[in-house]
This record gives sequence, C-alpha cells and structure tokens, in this order.
Amino acid sequence: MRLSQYFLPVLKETPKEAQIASHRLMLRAGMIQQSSAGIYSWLPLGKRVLDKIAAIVREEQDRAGALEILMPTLQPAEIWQESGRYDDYGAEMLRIQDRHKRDMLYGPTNEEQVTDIFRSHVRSYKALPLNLFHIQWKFRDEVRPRFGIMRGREFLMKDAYSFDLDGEGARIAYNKMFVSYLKTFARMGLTAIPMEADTGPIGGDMSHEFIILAETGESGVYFHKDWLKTDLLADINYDADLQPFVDRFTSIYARADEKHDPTNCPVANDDLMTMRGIEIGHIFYFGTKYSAAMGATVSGPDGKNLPVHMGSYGIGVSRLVGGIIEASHDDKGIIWPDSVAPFGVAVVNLKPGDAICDATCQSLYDSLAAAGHDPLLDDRDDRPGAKLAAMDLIGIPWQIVVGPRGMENGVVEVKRRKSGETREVSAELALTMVGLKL
Ligand code: 5CA
Repeated sequence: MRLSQYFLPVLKETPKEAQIASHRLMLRAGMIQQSSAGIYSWLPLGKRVLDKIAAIVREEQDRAGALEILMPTLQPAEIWQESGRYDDYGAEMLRIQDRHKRDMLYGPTNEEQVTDIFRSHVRSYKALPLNLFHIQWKFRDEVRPRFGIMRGREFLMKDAYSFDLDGEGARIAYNKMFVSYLKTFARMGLTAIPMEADTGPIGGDMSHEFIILAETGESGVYFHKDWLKTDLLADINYDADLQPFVDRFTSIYARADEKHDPTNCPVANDDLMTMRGIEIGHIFYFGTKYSAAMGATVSGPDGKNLPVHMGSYGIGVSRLVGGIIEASHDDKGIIWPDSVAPFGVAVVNLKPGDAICDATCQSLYDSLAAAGHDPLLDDRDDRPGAKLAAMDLIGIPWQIVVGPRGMENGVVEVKRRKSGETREVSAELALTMVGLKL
C-alpha cells in the first residue's frame, strides 16, 4: 500500500474525550471514528487489524473443531419469549418493530437463535458432538459505553455454541474451547488468565472469564501470585484428554469479581494479588437451560428423547483491538505484535523525488509484497521527522528508512518498533532482517 493513496487520518492533538491509552491511540492513529455513543466506524487501518484478529480467532476455532456459520444481527422476539429471556434482558436489549409490527431485536448474543437452528435439524445423538460459531456484530445498550471500542454498544464478537448428549460430553467441549482460547490469545502476544466467574444473564453452572491484566481494566481480579510464574503455553493435541491440562490452570486460584470476599478466599493475604483486568473472552456451561425451554432434544442410544447439554463461548473481537494496545504501547504510540499488525513492514522514503531513494524504496516494496509481507510505503511529501513519528504512532513492527545520506554509503536503516533498536545495513540485509528468505 502506498501511503499517498491511503486514507490515514492521523490526529496531531490528543483527543480530549479519550480517557485511556488505547482509545486515545486508536483515534490518533486514524483507526476508528465515533458515530454515536458506543458505536464506531472502522477506518482502513483499524479494519485491517480487526480482520487480522478475527482471522486468528477463526483459525483456532477451526482447529478446535468448531464449524463457522453466520447468523443474522436481527432476531425475532418469539425465540427469546420461548427461552424466557425477552423480558429478563431489560433495557440492554435494543427492540425494534418491522413494518408489520412484528417485534424484533438486535441480537446481544445468539443462544436462542442457534438453539432454534439445532432443533430444526438434529434429532439423534449420532450428530453430536457439534460446535457452531460465528463472528458477528452484537448490540447491547450499555448504560455507560466508554473507553472507545472497549465497552461499545455495537461490538464484534466471536460466539461459539456446543451441543452434547450429556454433561460429560459438554465438559470435553468446554475444555477444547478453554485450551483454544489460551492458544488464540497467545498468538496475539497476550497472556490471558482464565478466572472463575459469575454467569450473569447467560446463566449456567460453570464459567471462566479470560482476563488480561491492565490498570485501566474494568474487572476487579484476585489471584494467587503463582499465576505470574506459570508457563502458560504448551503444545496441545485436541485428541488427547484435556482435563489434566485444564486442571493445571484452574487449580491456581484466580477469580474475577467486583468485591473480594476475604472470608471465602483460600489464599493467604500475602500470596494474593489484587489487580484490574480486561475481559477478552468468557466461556459458559449451562446444561439444558435453553434446550429444555426450547425443545432442543435428541434421541439417545436407548431411544429416549433428552434435551442437549450446551455451552457458549465468547471472544470480544473488537475489544481485543483495544486490549492489545493497552498491553503493548509506549509514549510514541502503538506497538503491534507482528501477528496482528495492520502492515508488517513500512518502507519510509525520506526524500520522495530523489531518484536513488525512489528506486530503492520501490525495489524493497516489490520484494516485500511478492513475499506476502503486507508492506506500507510512505511516499508522502512530508517532513522526515513527521513521517517517522507517524510510523511509530501507528505501530508498524519493522520500519526500513531510506534517505539520501544513507544511500551515499549504500545503506538503509532498519528499526524494530518494539525495542527501538536501529541498524544501518544494505537493502538486501534489511530484507533478511524483516524475515524475507532471499
Ligand atoms: N453468549 C455468551 C458467550 S458467546 C456471551 O455473550 N458472553 S459475554 O457476554 O461474556 O460476551 C463475550 C465477550 O464479548 C466478552 O468476554 C467481551 O470480551 C465481549 N464484550 C461483551 N460486552 C462488550 C461490549 N459492550 N463491548 C465490547 N466487547 C464486549
């Protein structure tokens, strides 16, 4: 992508309305624009990051055996009346009437919708286990939308729904999602701690929130200090029994709760960490709550009809954009992990119009593009300082800076955004440094 032909409306001033770093930086880097309270447009740079995050989530859901579908944003009120949640959900639900005066709603979640799909088609336990997911916009009329896309009213969620014959099967499905979440977040450079949590309006018997630690987080979290020492990632095979692996994580005390109850805490005060965190995922096992209410039954091996056991598994895809920035930024701007960076490499031409600079930049750009590295070429006519500051602000992980002085000695400058390290090397070596196999 040539920056001269791109739409990157960066802001020089710090927007006053933004209270936390990720919101400030997303506005300054031209990633989003507010449309109304808690509702945002995604501009080209923001959209690229959102898509990269969604792609990682999708890949890891696939690996864990979940099947992708796409359910609508608008749902009929009837299925929510069947489950009993139409009235319970209250003012958070955006209710709409169509021209025929039919009651509809903009989905805050999809348990009812997916249960309706299931009961229309599945009759026998032989079709189980089944896990269906989608990545779709949700609407919740939050009392206090804030922190930009972090607590929006409209937001992008991955939600998966598992169907099993019994509690034991459901436990296996839950464990698969549990493990896939750890993998998903690790691929984005995040350490997410699974914490026992309340089930809220989704309901159910068992639930874990996946939380990344951040001072600006909205959740109060309590955990044993040993958590900070755990080796979080192990290579895991989904065919194996995942229970011992999951037990290893859940055996160390960690709880997401607004109020800590010291009388009920198994951890001694000296070992307890009290912090704040951002909830980026939440998984639930709720048994037959929806299947029993909505008649989603299958015939078991003995021919008896039984309601299926279900779980639901959410990831805040749009919230993750903010969460990753909270976890990875400095006073100059965003520091994207390579896996979700909007562009993997920026080639910065400090003197567009200079024949040697132009030719070197073009050749670097072509090689990077041919190798699939998502390069961004800053070919704008602007002050060198402003151009370098913009690349740091938008957080490009590798930057290759080409200027007339370096060119006299046949070198370009390679900069790693994360460490700030720079090296003067030949254009060829620069390509190897950013990961090109020459
Ligand atoms: N049906 C279940 C699981 S699929 C569910 O809705 N769970 S949830 O309510 O916990 O939401 C799942 C994830 O969506 C949360 O972990 C959070 O990361 C994200 N999320 C929830 N509310 C918002 C919001 N207002 N803005 C941005 N992200 C949100």
